[in-house]
Amino acid sequence: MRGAVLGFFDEDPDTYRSGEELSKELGVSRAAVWKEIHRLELEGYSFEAAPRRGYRLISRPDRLFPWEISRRLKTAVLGREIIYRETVGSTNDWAKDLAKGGAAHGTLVTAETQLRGRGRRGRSWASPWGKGLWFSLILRPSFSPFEVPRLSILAGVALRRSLRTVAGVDVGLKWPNDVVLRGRKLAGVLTEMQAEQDRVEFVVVGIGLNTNVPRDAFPEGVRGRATSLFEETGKPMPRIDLLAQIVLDFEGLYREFQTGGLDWMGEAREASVVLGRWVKVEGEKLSWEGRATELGDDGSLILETGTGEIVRLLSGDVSLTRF
Ligand code: BTX
Repeated sequence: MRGAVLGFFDEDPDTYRSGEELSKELGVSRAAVWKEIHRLELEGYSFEAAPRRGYRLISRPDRLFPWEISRRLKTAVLGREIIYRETVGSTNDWAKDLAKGGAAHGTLVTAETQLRGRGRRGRSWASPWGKGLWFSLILRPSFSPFEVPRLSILAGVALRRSLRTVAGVDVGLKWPNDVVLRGRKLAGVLTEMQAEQDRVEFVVVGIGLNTNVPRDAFPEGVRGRATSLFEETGKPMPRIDLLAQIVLDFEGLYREFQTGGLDWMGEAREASVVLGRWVKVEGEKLSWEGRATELGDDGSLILETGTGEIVRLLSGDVSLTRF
């Protein structure tokens, strides 16, 4: 009903719709129409009501309501199912639970805020209410578990394309999962999977993107290294337009990847802020220093150390050291 009422106002935003017209078209009573309009108002929509003319939709709230995302999504598969709550612990945790319960490939899980948003290795991800995109995609790929780490890089490329299209900014990719703008972290990707030896049951690709976060809303320890589109451009970012574009770009790249296409790896290399630089990479237990010489097609970073040793790394935390 909500979608149907809003759909009506979409057709021609400047036209008033009378209660009678709406009730006839939707096949419900005028009281039911009025109730629905009232409910939408409580959700943040605003209508202008004019005597004898009816209602006109004036503005929509800046909320990630599934019906709002759906009307902007142009994908075939991803995001066809959308699960939304205002507040969650972590969209990745929730998506994993949903996937265990059988959620379909392509399900999009999103929220206005996360109370326990996660980064890698037990780190936390700040997710101020309504100020960013915090979402996860459930995927059920047919490829092997070894291919999964590349999805973080693929997500980075999708973010780069979408950010250029919608926000007009050129971001860099910091292997393996950061999106940076003028040296600060704008977005992060957390890819997790459940797999048996050679079969992936599901993958959850979690993306956190700071759209409208004001600098002082970042936790103190993060503030100096993080940024948002709003901070960089001075303009508030329409979150849903950006989300719809990211999911669309991700879908296109994912389709390419599934059929063996890896051209987008070239884009990841081009946008890399790590390649050619002297870096320190910290793993769970060990760390390495060297020049980052290559991004392998398997998603690995190849380092040439000071002693000429070649090291291939599949994950780790990179810091850029010498300039
Ligand atoms: P990461 O481990 O590379 O980054 C985490 C680190 O980034 C933190 O330790 C902190 O220093 C910094 N940080 C925390 N919050 C922010 C922020 N909002 N912006 C910039 N820097 C920050 C990166 O992990 C992967 C993050 C994925 C987040 C998404 S959100 C949706 C999904 N659900 C979930 O719980 N995680 C993912």
